[in-house]
Amino acid sequence: MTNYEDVLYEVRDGVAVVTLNRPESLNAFTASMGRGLQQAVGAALADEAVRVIVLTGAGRGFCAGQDLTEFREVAADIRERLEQTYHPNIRAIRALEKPVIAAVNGPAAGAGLSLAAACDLRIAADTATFVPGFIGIGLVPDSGGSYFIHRLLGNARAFDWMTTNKRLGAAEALEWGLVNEVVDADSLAPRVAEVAALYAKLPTKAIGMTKRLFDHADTASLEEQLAMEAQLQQAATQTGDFREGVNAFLEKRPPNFSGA
Ligand code: T3D
Repeated sequence: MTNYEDVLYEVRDGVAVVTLNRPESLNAFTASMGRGLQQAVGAALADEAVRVIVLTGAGRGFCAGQDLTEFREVAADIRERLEQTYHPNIRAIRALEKPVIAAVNGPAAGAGLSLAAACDLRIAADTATFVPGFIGIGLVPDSGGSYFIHRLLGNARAFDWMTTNKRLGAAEALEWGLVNEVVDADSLAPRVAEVAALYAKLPTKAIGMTKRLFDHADTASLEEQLAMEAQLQQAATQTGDFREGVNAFLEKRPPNFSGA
């Protein structure tokens, strides 16, 4: 277990678990937590043995967004804070060509909601809640919140929710398509471990490229998307996992993907 600033990092069997670690404030986000998260995501990127990342929170919260005690004094330059503390983490999660699963164990508010939304999959405890937060203190969605929530929920629902600050329960979040799955709170860790173990045995490079394709599809024309599919499929055929997948099929055995 590595202890980065306000963030714990542990790798086991191809799964990196990144835990936001300020439980006394529901893991409210500070500048130091921003640095810690960057270090943890960087470590997961650099380690070829890591094939899937789980992001979760210590204690009863996932992440309550910006630590508002840092706003006691007038926030000097929010733009710079966003660029230094939040943006590198959001970019890193999207650029990471490995699946990132948010295990939402409790309240996800403000930038904490944005962080969960930036992940590839969200599995929530039935006790988790989702709170826009920003409008509650007169701010606009940030840290990718306007981008991801808009895409996940569609314009009408996203606008209604983000401007009225309704606290959303896990069941409704599932119904809205904000999360992939809801399990009872005691089953969250084992269920996330099960899903992560599955991803740790899949062809990691093809999953990473699928992630890149889906992000590209948000703004691309059909022609641009077809070109990128062809380019990445070409790259996929160069992987060991492509060869293993074809061989396993022809030899009538389960594939043993290495992630290479
Ligand atoms: O550049 C920039 O920095 C700008 C970026 C802004 C991005 C943002 O994230 S803006 C949005 C900031 N977040 C919020 O406004 C959410 C504030 N928190 C809440 O609304 C509620 O705490 C929750 C809905 C998240 C959870 O409610 P509940 O009832 O489950 O818990 P609680 O009792 O409110 O909170 C428990 C403790 O955590 C409590 O401390 P205490 O009284 O036990 O000592 C509370 O003060 C603390 N806490 C919760 N959220 C924050 C926080 N402390 C600091 N900052 C927080 N955001």
